[in-house]
Amino acid sequence: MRTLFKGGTVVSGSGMKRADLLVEGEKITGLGRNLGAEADRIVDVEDCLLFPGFIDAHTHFDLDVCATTTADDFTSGSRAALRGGTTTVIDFACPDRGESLHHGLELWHEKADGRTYCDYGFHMTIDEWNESIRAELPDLFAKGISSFKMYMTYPAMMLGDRELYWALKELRRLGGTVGVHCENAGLIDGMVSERKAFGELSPASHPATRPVIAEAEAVGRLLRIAQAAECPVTIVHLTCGEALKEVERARRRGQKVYVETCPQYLLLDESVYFNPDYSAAARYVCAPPLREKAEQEGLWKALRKGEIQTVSTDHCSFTLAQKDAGREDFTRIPGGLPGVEHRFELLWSYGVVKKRISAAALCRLLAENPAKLYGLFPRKGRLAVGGDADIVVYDPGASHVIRAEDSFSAADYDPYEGFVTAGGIREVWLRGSRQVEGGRLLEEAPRGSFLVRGKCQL
Ligand code: DUC
Ligand code: ZN
Repeated sequence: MRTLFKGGTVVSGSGMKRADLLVEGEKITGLGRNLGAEADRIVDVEDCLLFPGFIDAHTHFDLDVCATTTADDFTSGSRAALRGGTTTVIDFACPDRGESLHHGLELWHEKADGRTYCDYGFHMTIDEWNESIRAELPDLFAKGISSFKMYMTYPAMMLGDRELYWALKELRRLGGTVGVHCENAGLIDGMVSERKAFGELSPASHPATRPVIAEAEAVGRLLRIAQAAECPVTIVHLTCGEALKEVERARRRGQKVYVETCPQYLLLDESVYFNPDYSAAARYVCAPPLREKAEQEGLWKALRKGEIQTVSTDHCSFTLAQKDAGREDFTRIPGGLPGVEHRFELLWSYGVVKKRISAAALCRLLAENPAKLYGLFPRKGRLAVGGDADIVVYDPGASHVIRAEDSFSAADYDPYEGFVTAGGIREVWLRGSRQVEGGRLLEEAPRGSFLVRGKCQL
Protein backbone atom coordinates (compact mmCIF):
# COMPACT_ATOMS: atom_id res chain seq x y z
CA MET A 1 0.00 0.00 0.00
CA ARG A 2 1.45 3.38 -1.08
CA THR A 3 0.01 6.42 0.69
CA LEU A 4 0.63 9.93 -0.54
CA PHE A 5 0.34 12.92 1.80
CA LYS A 6 -0.36 15.62 -0.71
CA GLY A 7 -0.04 19.40 -0.55
CA GLY A 8 1.27 19.87 2.99
CA THR A 9 4.16 21.75 4.57
CA VAL A 10 6.82 19.49 6.05
CA VAL A 11 8.49 20.76 9.22
CA SER A 12 11.98 19.68 10.21
CA GLY A 13 14.66 20.81 12.63
CA SER A 14 16.02 23.09 9.92
CA GLY A 15 12.84 24.71 8.62
CA MET A 16 9.62 24.24 6.68
CA LYS A 17 9.05 23.36 3.05
CA ARG A 18 6.11 22.50 0.84
CA ALA A 19 6.47 18.85 -0.09
CA ASP A 20 4.49 15.70 -0.72
CA LEU A 21 5.33 12.66 1.34
CA LEU A 22 5.11 9.09 0.10
CA VAL A 23 4.76 6.18 2.51
CA GLU A 24 5.11 2.52 1.69
CA GLY A 25 4.51 -0.03 4.45
CA GLU A 26 6.07 1.36 7.61
CA LYS A 27 8.59 3.66 5.93
CA ILE A 28 8.83 6.98 4.14
CA THR A 29 9.86 6.30 0.55
CA GLY A 30 9.52 9.71 -1.06
CA LEU A 31 9.66 13.39 -0.17
CA GLY A 32 9.41 16.16 -2.77
CA ARG A 33 7.14 18.17 -5.05
CA ASN A 34 4.45 16.51 -7.17
CA LEU A 35 5.12 12.94 -6.07
CA GLY A 36 3.24 9.76 -6.47
CA ALA A 37 1.19 9.29 -9.59
CA GLU A 38 1.18 5.61 -8.57
CA ALA A 39 -0.11 6.02 -4.96
CA ASP A 40 -2.92 3.71 -3.79
CA ARG A 41 -4.47 6.35 -1.59
CA ILE A 42 -4.08 10.07 -1.16
CA VAL A 43 -4.34 11.98 2.12
CA ASP A 44 -5.11 15.60 1.36
CA VAL A 45 -3.03 17.69 3.77
CA GLU A 46 -3.41 21.05 2.01
CA ASP A 47 -3.11 23.86 4.63
CA CYS A 48 -1.69 21.42 7.18
CA LEU A 49 1.74 21.06 8.71
CA LEU A 50 3.42 17.65 8.75
CA PHE A 51 5.69 16.95 11.72
CA PRO A 52 7.73 13.87 12.53
CA GLY A 53 6.07 11.85 15.29
CA PHE A 54 7.20 13.36 18.58
CA ILE A 55 9.35 11.64 21.19
CA ASP A 56 8.66 12.07 24.90
CA ALA A 57 11.87 10.87 26.53
CA HIS A 58 10.60 11.24 30.10
CA THR A 59 7.51 9.33 31.17
CA HIS A 60 6.63 7.27 34.23
CA PHE A 61 3.89 4.78 33.41
CA ASP A 62 2.84 2.06 35.84
CA LEU A 63 5.29 3.24 38.47
CA ASP A 64 4.99 2.64 42.21
CA VAL A 65 5.47 5.93 44.07
CA CYS A 66 4.68 6.80 47.70
CA ALA A 67 2.84 3.54 48.42
CA THR A 68 0.61 3.90 45.36
CA THR A 69 0.88 3.35 41.60
CA THR A 70 0.62 5.98 38.88
CA ALA A 71 -2.86 6.40 37.43
CA ASP A 72 -1.57 5.78 33.91
CA ASP A 73 -0.20 2.44 32.90
CA PHE A 74 1.36 1.77 29.51
CA THR A 75 -2.06 1.40 27.91
CA SER A 76 -3.72 4.62 29.03
CA GLY A 77 -0.46 6.55 29.01
CA SER A 78 0.49 5.56 25.48
CA ARG A 79 -3.03 6.23 24.19
CA ALA A 80 -2.77 9.73 25.60
CA ALA A 81 0.70 10.10 24.08
CA LEU A 82 -0.42 9.01 20.63
CA ARG A 83 -3.44 11.25 20.66
CA GLY A 84 -1.14 14.18 21.33
CA GLY A 85 1.23 13.35 18.47
CA THR A 86 3.82 11.51 20.55
CA THR A 87 4.60 8.31 18.68
CA THR A 88 7.54 7.29 20.88
CA VAL A 89 7.95 7.37 24.65
CA ILE A 90 11.03 6.46 26.64
CA ASP A 91 9.96 5.37 30.11
CA PHE A 92 12.13 4.73 33.16
CA ALA A 93 12.61 1.13 34.21
CA CYS A 94 13.04 1.27 37.99
CA PRO A 95 14.32 -1.81 39.81
CA ASP A 96 14.22 -1.46 43.60
CA ARG A 97 17.52 -1.33 45.42
CA GLY A 98 18.82 -4.88 45.82
CA GLU A 99 17.21 -6.05 42.58
CA SER A 100 19.23 -6.56 39.44
CA LEU A 101 18.96 -4.20 36.48
CA HIS A 102 17.93 -7.20 34.41
CA HIS A 103 15.05 -7.85 36.76
CA GLY A 104 13.98 -4.22 36.31
CA LEU A 105 14.17 -4.60 32.56
CA GLU A 106 12.06 -7.77 32.58
CA LEU A 107 9.51 -6.09 34.83
CA TRP A 108 9.21 -3.11 32.48
CA HIS A 109 8.81 -5.40 29.48
CA GLU A 110 6.01 -7.18 31.35
CA LYS A 111 4.32 -3.85 32.00
CA ALA A 112 4.70 -2.56 28.44
CA ASP A 113 4.87 -5.38 25.90
CA GLY A 114 1.60 -5.95 24.09
CA ARG A 115 -0.09 -3.10 25.97
CA THR A 116 1.46 0.01 24.46
CA TYR A 117 -0.12 2.01 21.64
CA CYS A 118 2.97 3.99 20.63
CA ASP A 119 6.56 2.83 20.16
CA TYR A 120 8.61 2.75 23.33
CA GLY A 121 12.01 2.31 24.88
CA PHE A 122 13.34 2.27 28.43
CA HIS A 123 15.99 4.17 30.30
CA MET A 124 17.46 2.14 33.16
CA THR A 125 17.49 3.62 36.66
CA ILE A 126 20.67 2.98 38.66
CA ASP A 127 19.87 3.42 42.35
CA GLU A 128 22.96 1.74 43.83
CA TRP A 129 26.47 1.14 42.59
CA ASN A 130 28.38 -2.09 43.12
CA GLU A 131 30.29 -4.70 41.18
CA SER A 132 27.25 -6.74 40.15
CA ILE A 133 25.42 -3.65 38.79
CA ARG A 134 28.56 -2.69 36.90
CA ALA A 135 28.86 -6.17 35.43
CA GLU A 136 25.28 -6.05 34.12
CA LEU A 137 25.74 -2.95 32.01
CA PRO A 138 27.25 -4.32 28.76
CA ASP A 139 24.39 -6.76 28.29
CA LEU A 140 21.84 -3.96 28.78
CA PHE A 141 23.31 -2.15 25.77
CA ALA A 142 22.94 -5.40 23.82
CA LYS A 143 19.26 -5.43 24.85
CA GLY A 144 18.67 -1.92 23.53
CA ILE A 145 19.12 0.11 26.70
CA SER A 146 21.67 2.85 26.10
CA SER A 147 20.55 5.53 28.57
CA PHE A 148 20.60 5.58 32.35
CA LYS A 149 19.04 7.67 35.10
CA MET A 150 20.40 8.57 38.50
CA TYR A 151 18.96 10.56 41.37
CA MET A 152 20.66 13.00 43.73
CA THR A 153 17.54 13.09 45.91
CA TYR A 154 14.98 10.57 47.26
CA PRO A 155 16.71 8.47 49.96
CA ALA A 156 15.47 5.16 48.52
CA MET A 157 17.01 5.84 45.13
CA MET A 158 19.75 8.42 45.38
CA LEU A 159 23.43 7.84 44.81
CA GLY A 160 26.10 9.60 46.87
CA ASP A 161 28.80 11.64 45.17
CA ARG A 162 31.31 8.77 45.24
CA GLU A 163 28.87 6.33 43.60
CA LEU A 164 27.82 8.96 41.06
CA TYR A 165 31.46 9.46 40.14
CA TRP A 166 32.10 5.75 39.69
CA ALA A 167 28.91 5.20 37.74
CA LEU A 168 29.60 8.14 35.43
CA LYS A 169 33.13 6.91 34.79
CA GLU A 170 31.91 3.47 33.81
CA LEU A 171 29.07 4.80 31.66
CA ARG A 172 31.50 7.11 29.93
CA ARG A 173 33.67 4.08 29.13
CA LEU A 174 30.70 2.16 27.74
CA GLY A 175 29.27 5.12 25.80
CA GLY A 176 25.99 5.42 27.72
CA THR A 177 23.79 8.50 27.94
CA VAL A 178 23.19 9.63 31.50
CA GLY A 179 20.29 11.70 32.87
CA VAL A 180 20.34 12.97 36.44
CA HIS A 181 17.63 14.33 38.74
CA CYS A 182 19.39 17.20 40.49
CA GLU A 183 18.15 18.37 43.90
CA ASN A 184 20.15 18.53 47.14
CA ALA A 185 18.62 15.84 49.37
CA GLY A 186 20.14 17.02 52.65
CA LEU A 187 19.01 20.59 52.21
CA ILE A 188 15.48 19.48 51.37
CA ASP A 189 15.43 17.15 54.36
CA GLY A 190 16.58 19.93 56.70
CA MET A 191 13.99 22.36 55.41
CA VAL A 192 11.20 19.78 55.64
CA SER A 193 12.10 19.11 59.29
CA GLU A 194 11.89 22.85 60.04
CA ARG A 195 8.48 23.14 58.43
CA LYS A 196 7.22 20.08 60.26
CA ALA A 197 8.48 21.47 63.58
CA PHE A 198 6.33 24.57 62.97
CA GLY A 199 3.34 22.46 61.96
CA GLU A 200 3.41 23.89 58.43
CA LEU A 201 2.18 20.81 56.64
CA SER A 202 0.11 22.17 53.76
CA PRO A 203 1.11 22.03 50.05
CA ALA A 204 2.38 25.63 50.41
CA SER A 205 5.43 24.13 52.13
CA HIS A 206 6.29 22.06 49.06
CA PRO A 207 7.99 24.79 46.96
CA ALA A 208 9.57 26.33 50.05
CA THR A 209 11.35 23.09 50.93
CA ARG A 210 12.65 22.39 47.41
CA PRO A 211 13.99 25.83 46.46
CA VAL A 212 15.88 26.87 43.37
CA ILE A 213 19.17 26.76 45.29
CA ALA A 214 18.64 23.07 46.13
CA GLU A 215 18.42 22.41 42.40
CA ALA A 216 21.23 24.74 41.35
CA GLU A 217 23.62 23.34 43.98
CA ALA A 218 22.98 19.79 42.81
CA VAL A 219 23.39 20.74 39.14
CA GLY A 220 26.70 22.48 39.93
CA ARG A 221 27.95 19.52 41.98
CA LEU A 222 26.89 16.97 39.39
CA LEU A 223 28.68 18.91 36.69
CA ARG A 224 31.90 18.97 38.71
CA ILE A 225 31.59 15.23 39.31
CA ALA A 226 30.94 14.73 35.58
CA GLN A 227 34.00 16.86 34.83
CA ALA A 228 36.11 14.58 37.02
CA ALA A 229 34.61 11.51 35.35
CA GLU A 230 34.94 13.11 31.88
CA CYS A 231 31.37 12.07 31.18
CA PRO A 232 28.71 13.99 29.19
CA VAL A 233 25.48 14.33 31.20
CA THR A 234 21.86 15.37 30.75
CA ILE A 235 20.15 17.49 33.39
CA VAL A 236 16.56 16.27 33.37
CA HIS A 237 13.62 18.58 34.18
CA LEU A 238 15.67 21.73 34.70
CA THR A 239 13.46 24.51 36.05
CA CYS A 240 15.40 27.71 36.70
CA GLY A 241 17.97 30.32 35.71
CA GLU A 242 20.33 29.52 38.59
CA ALA A 243 20.67 25.94 37.36
CA LEU A 244 21.18 27.17 33.79
CA LYS A 245 24.07 29.32 35.00
CA GLU A 246 25.79 26.19 36.31
CA VAL A 247 25.30 24.56 32.91
CA GLU A 248 26.77 27.58 31.13
CA ARG A 249 29.82 27.48 33.42
CA ALA A 250 30.40 23.80 32.69
CA ARG A 251 30.02 24.33 28.97
CA ARG A 252 32.56 27.15 29.12
CA ARG A 253 34.95 24.67 30.75
CA GLY A 254 34.47 22.49 27.68
CA GLN A 255 32.03 19.93 29.12
CA LYS A 256 29.25 18.36 27.12
CA VAL A 257 25.97 19.01 28.94
CA TYR A 258 22.45 18.41 27.63
CA VAL A 259 19.39 19.96 29.22
CA GLU A 260 15.76 18.92 29.32
CA THR A 261 12.91 21.03 30.62
CA CYS A 262 9.16 20.31 30.77
CA PRO A 263 5.96 22.16 29.78
CA GLN A 264 4.93 22.62 33.42
CA TYR A 265 8.00 24.77 34.10
CA LEU A 266 7.31 26.87 31.01
CA LEU A 267 3.59 27.38 31.51
CA LEU A 268 2.64 26.94 35.18
CA ASP A 269 4.00 28.61 38.30
CA GLU A 270 4.22 28.11 42.04
CA SER A 271 1.25 30.35 42.90
CA VAL A 272 -0.98 27.26 42.58
CA TYR A 273 0.55 25.82 45.78
CA PHE A 274 -0.75 28.74 47.84
CA ASN A 275 -4.38 27.98 47.06
CA PRO A 276 -6.04 27.33 50.46
CA ASP A 277 -8.12 24.55 48.87
CA TYR A 278 -5.95 21.48 49.56
CA SER A 279 -6.96 19.54 46.47
CA ALA A 280 -6.50 22.52 44.14
CA ALA A 281 -2.94 22.92 45.41
CA ALA A 282 -1.88 19.28 45.90
CA ARG A 283 -2.65 18.32 42.32
CA TYR A 284 0.36 20.38 41.19
CA VAL A 285 2.89 18.78 43.52
CA CYS A 286 5.86 17.51 41.55
CA ALA A 287 9.62 17.53 41.99
CA PRO A 288 11.32 19.83 41.31
CA PRO A 289 8.32 22.04 42.11
CA LEU A 290 6.80 24.68 39.87
CA ARG A 291 8.79 27.90 40.20
CA GLU A 292 8.12 31.64 40.35
CA LYS A 293 6.59 32.94 37.15
CA ALA A 294 9.70 35.05 36.53
CA GLU A 295 11.66 31.85 35.76
CA GLN A 296 9.58 31.08 32.68
CA GLU A 297 11.01 33.71 30.33
CA GLY A 298 14.56 32.53 31.08
CA LEU A 299 13.62 29.00 30.07
CA TRP A 300 11.96 30.17 26.85
CA LYS A 301 15.05 32.22 26.04
CA ALA A 302 17.28 29.22 26.63
CA LEU A 303 15.07 27.16 24.30
CA ARG A 304 15.34 29.86 21.68
CA LYS A 305 19.11 30.01 21.95
CA GLY A 306 19.52 26.24 21.80
CA GLU A 307 20.83 26.07 25.38
CA ILE A 308 18.09 23.56 26.24
CA GLN A 309 17.98 20.55 23.91
CA THR A 310 14.73 18.76 24.73
CA VAL A 311 11.27 19.29 26.22
CA SER A 312 9.79 16.13 27.71
CA THR A 313 6.91 15.87 30.16
CA ASP A 314 7.97 13.85 33.22
CA HIS A 315 4.43 12.47 32.88
CA CYS A 316 3.72 10.86 36.27
CA SER A 317 -0.01 10.97 36.86
CA PHE A 318 -2.17 10.48 39.92
CA THR A 319 -5.86 10.92 40.58
CA LEU A 320 -7.12 13.53 43.01
CA ALA A 321 -7.96 10.72 45.44
CA GLN A 322 -4.32 9.60 45.30
CA LYS A 323 -3.15 13.18 45.81
CA ASP A 324 -5.35 13.22 48.95
CA ALA A 325 -2.74 11.11 50.76
CA GLY A 326 -0.96 14.27 51.87
CA ARG A 327 -3.83 16.14 53.53
CA GLU A 328 -2.12 15.95 56.92
CA ASP A 329 1.45 16.11 55.61
CA PHE A 330 2.53 17.54 52.24
CA THR A 331 5.52 15.16 52.01
CA ARG A 332 3.06 12.28 51.53
CA ILE A 333 1.55 13.72 48.35
CA PRO A 334 2.64 11.50 45.43
CA GLY A 335 4.70 13.77 43.20
CA GLY A 336 4.06 14.16 39.51
CA LEU A 337 1.80 15.63 36.84
CA PRO A 338 0.15 14.29 33.72
CA GLY A 339 1.25 16.00 30.48
CA VAL A 340 2.10 13.48 27.78
CA GLU A 341 -1.06 14.26 25.80
CA HIS A 342 -0.73 18.02 25.49
CA ARG A 343 2.99 18.76 25.14
CA PHE A 344 3.08 19.48 21.42
CA GLU A 345 -0.13 21.49 21.19
CA LEU A 346 0.88 23.56 24.22
CA LEU A 347 4.36 24.29 22.90
CA TRP A 348 3.03 25.13 19.48
CA SER A 349 0.34 27.42 20.91
CA TYR A 350 2.32 29.12 23.68
CA GLY A 351 5.76 28.85 22.10
CA VAL A 352 5.61 29.07 18.30
CA VAL A 353 2.42 31.08 17.90
CA LYS A 354 3.53 33.51 20.61
CA LYS A 355 6.85 33.83 18.78
CA ARG A 356 8.97 32.56 21.65
CA ILE A 357 10.46 29.76 19.53
CA SER A 358 10.37 28.84 15.85
CA ALA A 359 8.57 25.84 14.36
CA ALA A 360 11.97 24.36 13.45
CA ALA A 361 13.18 24.78 17.04
CA LEU A 362 10.06 23.03 18.29
CA CYS A 363 10.75 20.19 15.89
CA ARG A 364 14.29 19.88 17.20
CA LEU A 365 13.14 19.97 20.84
CA LEU A 366 10.38 17.38 20.54
CA ALA A 367 11.68 15.11 17.80
CA GLU A 368 15.11 15.53 16.27
CA ASN A 369 17.18 16.17 19.41
CA PRO A 370 15.64 13.42 21.57
CA ALA A 371 16.03 11.02 18.63
CA LYS A 372 19.74 11.88 18.43
CA LEU A 373 20.34 12.05 22.17
CA TYR A 374 18.71 8.69 22.83
CA GLY A 375 20.01 6.71 19.85
CA LEU A 376 16.90 6.62 17.64
CA PHE A 377 18.08 8.81 14.78
CA PRO A 378 17.51 8.68 11.78
CA ARG A 379 14.82 6.03 12.15
CA LYS A 380 12.85 8.50 14.30
CA GLY A 381 12.99 12.27 14.70
CA ARG A 382 12.57 13.56 11.13
CA LEU A 383 10.48 13.02 8.05
CA ALA A 384 12.97 11.68 5.52
CA VAL A 385 13.27 8.80 3.09
CA GLY A 386 14.17 5.60 4.94
CA GLY A 387 12.74 6.75 8.28
CA ASP A 388 9.68 5.39 10.07
CA ALA A 389 6.43 6.88 8.77
CA ASP A 390 5.49 8.44 12.13
CA ILE A 391 3.59 11.52 11.02
CA VAL A 392 1.61 14.21 12.82
CA VAL A 393 -0.83 16.14 10.63
CA TYR A 394 -1.45 19.50 12.29
CA ASP A 395 -4.21 21.90 11.32
CA PRO A 396 -3.05 25.37 12.40
CA GLY A 397 -6.52 26.79 11.78
CA ALA A 398 -8.27 24.59 14.37
CA SER A 399 -8.50 25.23 18.11
CA HIS A 400 -9.78 23.55 21.24
CA VAL A 401 -9.86 23.99 24.98
CA ILE A 402 -8.01 21.46 27.13
CA ARG A 403 -10.41 19.75 29.51
CA ALA A 404 -9.78 16.81 31.84
CA GLU A 405 -13.06 15.24 30.79
CA ASP A 406 -11.79 15.03 27.19
CA SER A 407 -8.28 13.86 28.01
CA PHE A 408 -7.13 10.25 27.62
CA SER A 409 -5.00 10.16 30.77
CA ALA A 410 -6.44 8.18 33.68
CA ALA A 411 -5.81 11.16 35.94
CA ASP A 412 -9.14 12.82 36.71
CA TYR A 413 -7.83 16.36 36.43
CA ASP A 414 -5.66 18.19 33.96
CA PRO A 415 -3.01 20.71 35.04
CA TYR A 416 -3.62 22.58 31.76
CA GLU A 417 -7.41 22.77 32.23
CA GLY A 418 -8.77 25.74 30.29
CA PHE A 419 -5.66 26.33 28.15
CA VAL A 420 -6.74 27.14 24.60
CA THR A 421 -4.76 25.65 21.72
CA ALA A 422 -3.90 27.47 18.50
CA GLY A 423 -4.38 24.65 16.05
CA GLY A 424 -5.20 21.02 16.53
CA ILE A 425 -3.90 17.58 15.66
CA ARG A 426 -5.90 16.18 12.77
CA GLU A 427 -4.19 12.82 12.35
CA VAL A 428 -1.39 10.77 13.85
CA TRP A 429 0.30 7.94 11.95
CA LEU A 430 2.53 5.33 13.52
CA ARG A 431 4.83 3.43 11.16
CA GLY A 432 2.56 3.96 8.18
CA SER A 433 -0.72 3.25 9.94
CA ARG A 434 -3.28 5.92 10.83
CA GLN A 435 -3.87 5.72 14.58
CA VAL A 436 -5.64 8.97 15.44
CA GLU A 437 -8.16 10.99 13.49
CA GLY A 438 -10.01 14.03 14.84
CA GLY A 439 -9.07 13.20 18.42
CA ARG A 440 -10.32 9.60 18.17
CA LEU A 441 -8.09 6.57 18.46
CA LEU A 442 -8.76 4.28 15.50
CA GLU A 443 -6.96 1.10 16.56
CA GLU A 444 -8.53 -1.24 19.08
CA ALA A 445 -5.32 -3.15 19.68
CA PRO A 446 -1.98 -1.74 20.79
CA ARG A 447 0.56 -1.61 18.01
CA GLY A 448 3.58 -0.12 19.75
CA SER A 449 6.88 -1.92 19.55
CA PHE A 450 9.95 -1.88 21.74
CA LEU A 451 12.80 0.15 20.29
CA VAL A 452 16.32 -1.13 20.55
CA ARG A 453 18.31 2.08 20.86
CA GLY A 454 21.88 2.89 19.94
CA LYS A 455 24.29 5.47 21.29
CA CYS A 456 24.02 9.25 21.48
CA GLN A 457 24.44 11.11 18.17
CA LEU A 458 23.92 14.67 19.45
N1 DUC B 1 9.41 13.92 40.00
C1 DUC B 1 8.07 13.85 39.99
O1 DUC B 1 7.40 14.84 40.26
N2 DUC B 1 7.51 12.67 39.70
C2 DUC B 1 8.21 11.54 39.28
C3 DUC B 1 9.63 11.56 39.53
C4 DUC B 1 10.21 12.88 39.77
O2 DUC B 1 11.40 13.03 39.78
ZN1 ZN C 1 10.80 11.82 36.14
